[in-house]
Amino acid sequence: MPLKVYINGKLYDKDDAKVSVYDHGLLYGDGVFEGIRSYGGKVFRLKEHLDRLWYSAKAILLEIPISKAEMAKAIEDTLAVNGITDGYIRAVVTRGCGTLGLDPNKCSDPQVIIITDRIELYPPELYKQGLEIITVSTVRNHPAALSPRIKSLNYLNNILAKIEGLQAGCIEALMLNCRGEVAECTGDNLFLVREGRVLTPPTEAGILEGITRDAVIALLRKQGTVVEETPLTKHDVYVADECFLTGTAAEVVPVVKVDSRPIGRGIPGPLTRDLIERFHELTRS
Ligand code: PXG
Repeated sequence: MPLKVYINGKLYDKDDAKVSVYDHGLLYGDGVFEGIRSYGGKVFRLKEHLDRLWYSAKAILLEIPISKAEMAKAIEDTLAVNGITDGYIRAVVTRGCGTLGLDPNKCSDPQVIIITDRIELYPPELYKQGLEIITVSTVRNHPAALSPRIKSLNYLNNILAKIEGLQAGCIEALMLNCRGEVAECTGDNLFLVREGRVLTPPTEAGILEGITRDAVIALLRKQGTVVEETPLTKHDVYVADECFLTGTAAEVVPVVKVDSRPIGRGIPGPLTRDLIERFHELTRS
């Protein structure tokens, strides 16, 4: 049975799930999205993902034509019809069909799309051995130009950074902001451990406020670990005891080398390893 994809209230076979070439989502990257996980039949942090989707839409003056409750039901129904309990959900809202000009007011029919599929995971060895990343020259979008807090369909900033990383043999890449501070990776937030305290760039560094990031901060604080949202430089990364990334797809992944420099002892550290376990318990319990 082919996978079914939800578009505006109807389910289509994957190969027939299409939007118009006049959709401004395609023509201009004008739209918003979310990447969400389902674990054991339960959608992880669904409310938070829907809230972020609605905020992203609000920030680009895009009115989502259904309610959050309707979207939540559509996500559950699409997972069910595809028999997916552990998988990945991509919710997309495009500006809809318009003219060939930029004017979003000429677009009348936002497309609400829900794709549910198996998830492409990082290889399991990575969680044991840790990841090597590099700092790339592509600067994270200036928040005053296009806020990284908006999860928009325009991901070229991150894609350019990803290409730089891949060309250097790294599957993730560290992006700095316009002030030269650490921002985040192309699809993951970054954390450091220094003398038992956990540090991560604040929202003002120009980052996406990751939902995994929030979940991890809450987990750490619950166990009494100090977490500081504070501006960080490359220097802070290089001298950290541990480094890890968080994201919906990656969950919590250790970083053991940055710009060819070993972080800490060059192996996943104890706090990171413990956190991976705790996050596993949180999502699989
Ligand atoms: N920063 C950026 C720029 C992201 O795109 C994160 C951080 C982590 O946020 P969450 O809420 O997921 O903890 C993201 C999310 C992919 C993919 O296929 C990546 C994301 C979303 C969807 C797909 O790599 N990244």
